[in-house]
Amino acid sequence: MSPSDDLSASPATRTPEHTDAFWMPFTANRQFKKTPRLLASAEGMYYRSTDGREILDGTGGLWCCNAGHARPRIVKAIQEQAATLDFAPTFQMGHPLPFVLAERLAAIAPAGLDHVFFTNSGSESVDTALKIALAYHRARGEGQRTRLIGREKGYHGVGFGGISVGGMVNNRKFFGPMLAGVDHLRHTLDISRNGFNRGLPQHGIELAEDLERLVALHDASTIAAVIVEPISGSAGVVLPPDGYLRRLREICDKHGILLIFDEVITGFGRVGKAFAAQRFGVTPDLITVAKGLTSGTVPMGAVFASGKIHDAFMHGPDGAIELFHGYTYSGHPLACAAALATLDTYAEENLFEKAIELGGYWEDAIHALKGLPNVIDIRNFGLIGAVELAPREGAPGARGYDAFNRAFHDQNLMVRCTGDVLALSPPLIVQKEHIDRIFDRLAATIRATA
Ligand code: PXG
Repeated sequence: MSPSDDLSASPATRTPEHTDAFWMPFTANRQFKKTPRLLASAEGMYYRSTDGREILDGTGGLWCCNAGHARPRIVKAIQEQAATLDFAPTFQMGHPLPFVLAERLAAIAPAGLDHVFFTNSGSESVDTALKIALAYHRARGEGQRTRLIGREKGYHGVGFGGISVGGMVNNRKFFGPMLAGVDHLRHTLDISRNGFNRGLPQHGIELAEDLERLVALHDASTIAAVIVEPISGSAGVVLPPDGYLRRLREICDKHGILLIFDEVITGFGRVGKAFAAQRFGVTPDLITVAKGLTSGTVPMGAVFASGKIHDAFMHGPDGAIELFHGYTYSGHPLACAAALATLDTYAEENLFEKAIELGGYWEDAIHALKGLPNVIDIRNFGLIGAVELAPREGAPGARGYDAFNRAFHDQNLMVRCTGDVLALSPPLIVQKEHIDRIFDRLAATIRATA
């Protein structure tokens, strides 16, 4: 069915009579349920709301629908797969699709990251990568390397591993002591020096030396891995200073520490290459992905591992299970079919190149918002953007939420708000006219938000 068809036909297109039972994730439940924002269908660059409005998708759903919505090849692949093989175990059993998909993924990954472990989400990918890092050192006889290093303002999902290395205080403070033996690098957001900068910040490469500080404190022999997002999304788009990621790589190499890039947001074309690792020319040892892997259509995540890491496990008797880890749905047929069709769509339409092709236009368009009321910073890279608003006195986050809500109801525009930052990450099928529309609507929203 296309979004223009009769919307009353399916329960998915009607406002539910009862909203109490669904305990919504990362949502102000009571506030939401008073005036719900409900989406009924989607096609291309647009959602349609349950009240029949066409909403321009400025955020690729939740940073995930990189190929746009209801793409025919992907829809067909999922439908056909459901009818052919709905489920097959991948523990001591298998089916062809994850093997095929892993090959396809290894072919677009940075050189050397040629092994793929499947999960169902970004959170699971992160916990998987952290566990692989710990078990890798143990397999090599360095089992004392147990410390994990994350970064302030980092978001690595909501598993206990992810919140432990993560650096967003509200995601951590309610949940007890989390993993032991974790430390954090300082974050790289510095509006005073880099405010309204276009692209990568010019100041702050020295923040990578923070890793040397932690090595001096804990000793390298206790540190297993460092995990960072090449660009932090959830914390409000925090960019790496020019040269920062390369410096982290050098310090990790010097001390035998694994480097993990969490590319759940930056993967699959968001910054103009398949992975940010390629755009920045820095190759980590492990990469975590999800979201764009299936363009958000079926839950799926993955961890890319280097040959060095993978091969360290492939010892011992033939019958020994090398890694005691996995999920019932690792390599699920529907997810694999969706991912394969998504990769086909990305390739056919050259979507990984769009963020470079359109990056300059995007940059000019977002920076044209400078000077609007309460705008205190604008950040961009690839097809990612953020507009930071000044917090209201004594009510941090209120202005950002107000703008997000107005954008949806009054401007038919979907953006993401995190605190007082409005974040943008449109589907990669975005065209100049959509970019104009996104920023016209965002400008009107910001002007209307006192
Ligand atoms: N790592 C990163 C870098 C992420 O951005 C996850 C892990 C966890 O993925 P799952 O699939 O478990 O949610 C994410 C998720 C937002 C927002 O706009 C960002 C995410 C999820 C929801 C909202 O702030 N990123």
